[in-house]
Amino acid sequence: MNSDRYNAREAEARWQKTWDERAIFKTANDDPRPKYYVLEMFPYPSGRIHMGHVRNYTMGDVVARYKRARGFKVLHPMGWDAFGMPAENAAMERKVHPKAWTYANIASMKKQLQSMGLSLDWSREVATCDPAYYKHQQRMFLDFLKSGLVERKQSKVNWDPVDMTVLANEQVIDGRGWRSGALVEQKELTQWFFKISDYAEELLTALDTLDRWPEKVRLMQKNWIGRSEGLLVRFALDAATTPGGENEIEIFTTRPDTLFGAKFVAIAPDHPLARAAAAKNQKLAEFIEECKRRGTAQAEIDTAEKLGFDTGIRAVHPFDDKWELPVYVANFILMDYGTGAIFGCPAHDERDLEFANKYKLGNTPVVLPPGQDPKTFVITDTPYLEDGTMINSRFLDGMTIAQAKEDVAKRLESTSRGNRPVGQRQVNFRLRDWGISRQRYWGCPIPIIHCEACGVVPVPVKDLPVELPEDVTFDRPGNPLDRHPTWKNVACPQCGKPARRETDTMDTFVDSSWYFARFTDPWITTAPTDRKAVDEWLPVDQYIGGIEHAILHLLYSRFFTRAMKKTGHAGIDEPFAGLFTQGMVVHETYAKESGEWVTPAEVTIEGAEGGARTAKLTTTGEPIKIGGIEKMSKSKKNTIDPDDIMATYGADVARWFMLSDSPPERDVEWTERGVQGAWRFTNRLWRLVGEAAGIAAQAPAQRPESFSEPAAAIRKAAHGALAKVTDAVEKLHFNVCVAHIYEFANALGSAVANTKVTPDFAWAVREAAGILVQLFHPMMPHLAEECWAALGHKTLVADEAWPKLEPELLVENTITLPVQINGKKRADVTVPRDAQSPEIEAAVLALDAVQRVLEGKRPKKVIVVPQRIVNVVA
Ligand code: ANZ
Ligand code: ZN
Repeated sequence: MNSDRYNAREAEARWQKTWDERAIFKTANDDPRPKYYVLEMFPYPSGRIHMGHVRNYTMGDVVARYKRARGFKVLHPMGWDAFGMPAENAAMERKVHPKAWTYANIASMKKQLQSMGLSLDWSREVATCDPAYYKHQQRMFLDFLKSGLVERKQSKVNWDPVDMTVLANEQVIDGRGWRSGALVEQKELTQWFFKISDYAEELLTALDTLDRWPEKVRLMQKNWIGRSEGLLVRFALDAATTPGGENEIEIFTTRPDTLFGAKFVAIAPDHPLARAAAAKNQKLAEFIEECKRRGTAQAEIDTAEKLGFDTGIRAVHPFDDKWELPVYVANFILMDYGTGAIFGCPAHDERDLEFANKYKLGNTPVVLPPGQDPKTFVITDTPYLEDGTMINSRFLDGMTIAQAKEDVAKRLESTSRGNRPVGQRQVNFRLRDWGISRQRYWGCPIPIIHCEACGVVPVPVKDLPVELPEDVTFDRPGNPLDRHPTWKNVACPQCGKPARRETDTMDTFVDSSWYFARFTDPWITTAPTDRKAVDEWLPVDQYIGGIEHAILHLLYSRFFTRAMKKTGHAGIDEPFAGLFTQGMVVHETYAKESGEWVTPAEVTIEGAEGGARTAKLTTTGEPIKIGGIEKMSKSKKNTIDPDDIMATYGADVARWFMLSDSPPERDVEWTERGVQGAWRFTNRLWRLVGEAAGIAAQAPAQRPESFSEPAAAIRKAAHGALAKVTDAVEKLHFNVCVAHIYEFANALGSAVANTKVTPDFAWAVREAAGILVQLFHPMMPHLAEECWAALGHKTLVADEAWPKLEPELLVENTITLPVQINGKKRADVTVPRDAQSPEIEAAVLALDAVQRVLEGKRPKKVIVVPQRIVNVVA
């Protein structure tokens, strides 16, 4: 018999040690079994794991343990996304070296992860800040450069004035730096870019092949890539009105159908024509300056008041020589999209209408909504954006938008001016090239040397890695590599003259764009990947992580994998065949009257869940306001420390609760009541298995020939649960698994308590208890090992094959047939599935409905169609 309480603390450490000693989670690349690669997004070593990690890694671990039991060789590695700003901030604030800070954090987080009992192959651990890792990244940078996938160009960049670094567009959120929260400015810098835009079309179309990705994520990527089909149109300019005799301007439009609704042309403040005009117009020059001052981030441009300046230049309508349009410089036109110039159709575009109303340019509707009268239809403050019929548009009148677009494109393509067509179809993408230069210390050095004579010179491969110098200071903001006295001064690899190292480091998103490939053979020193290993293991079969990485990380990784293919470092295009994005862990918030947040650990709650509840500060009794349920965050202090939970209840309880309460893609609310429920359940399982073990000890070695009613019922429940849990794990419906396990445990519990033990029953209990333990093993592996041992097994449950389903047990063993009397359905009869005709006939004649009709007489005939129907002729 098991003792009443399950001692999780003691048992968990003991089983972790056993797993470790027997190295059962180590994966050999040459194992001949079919492969399964499950990966959770690797953590940033911030110092401590949080509940989000617990949830994420538990899910991955369930999959890994389940797939292992199904006979796969499972790759389930872990590593550290170890470069980045927080290490430098710590260096500035606490005078600790970024490297020391990072490795100390890795050490403590690794311990925490190990205490969760995750079935990870730690022999493959990588840290992106390790020169043994980033050396290969530098190598790939050079290979990409050779293959034309890297470019150095002057560009306007998002500048974070607090972190003093460049940010990718994706890192600018609502006009602010994603990390610092500072308002982002625009700055011209020479930067290194990965040419992700070369793959825009492919990254878009290949989304259709990712059928095991959430639809939501595919849509987000699609919108981010932002493909639009449009037309480039060369508008003639009235040369008498242009500053230097310019005679045309090219615009980009996705709505050529609205050309007859045009009221103006607008160009970006930094458009060459705007600059030329400004050189001769002081007022315009001032306006452009003003735009630059205001218009920094994209988000601001979108929401800011539309401002324009009439340059006096006049453009000629492409379908009418006598129709002139004013050319404005406008703050909402971006230079780096399309051509930096547009024609405005106020009736059918929000921004154009706001602009036209402000500058009194009027509007002419050219698309008529269905059911409207063209004579009375007017636009005032709201543009019409939907489909309709063309009006006020000469030869386009009566067409649909699609027909009109096609007609305009055809006409302008076949009209030429100066030997070139006036119109040209063009596909545009919103996706920009990926700027990877960061003016930071704690990142992967870009392996480039700048020589006055030779220009940009790649570091020879034999000189890699370009290692970060360790003797740096953080007493000032900016990049310490820039002010390092010696590191940046080197001899040019080409001419030998004094030259200067590139001091920018790579965006940390580069580090995480290929770690999944490195895990397939992290030992190889001569190349980033071993081609055999990487091609065999990739794609990752199941990737699990947060929705916050739906765009950036996943898109970059998809690009990087293609770039690795192009440069011979991998053989596939798509890195992640299956993607799952888990929901967040949320918790109630608590605050003092003053508004100051307090942690759940500091408050005592009174009153029942669901009823009126009050809270007070445990130490002083001060009243506390119970606030909304929100994502656990340090700022709101509504966090629970996984270490506290594991110390109090054990890792299995934390894991179980994370999986139990809501579907994995939704948010889960962490509650004290929930954790205690999970804890009680572990103890119940422990006692139940103990009782079952006592009965199982009386079981015969041989499987009994037949099973009595209670034994058969238990077997049916066990195999039913096995079928349902298997199906649910396959679908990652972990909460459904949990529900079935509860149900099965209840059934087994009452059978064990209420049945007289016979040999066949004992045998069935032994089988059922074994299945139960194997079913909860992926979720609660330590308790499962303890229970497995209690059942008398000498093996590890983590090593066991998944139980074999006996599908016959799931087949309902009765069948219900309709009963007709003289051709009319009068009743149903339920008989054993294998019942023969005489048995069925007897059952039918015993039915009330049949006896009423027969009134004691014998039927003329009874026709039994086996498995189908019974006909009684009275
Ligand atoms: C005329 C027009 C009429 C437009 C109409 C829209 C509605 P997407 O779909 O994102 O590609 N545009 C083009 N280049 C621009 C730039 N550099 N800065 C700001 N706006 C620009 O958007 C394409 C549409 O955005 C284009 O179609 C153009 O306005 C505008 F009823 O042309 B449209
Ligand atoms: Zn040189």
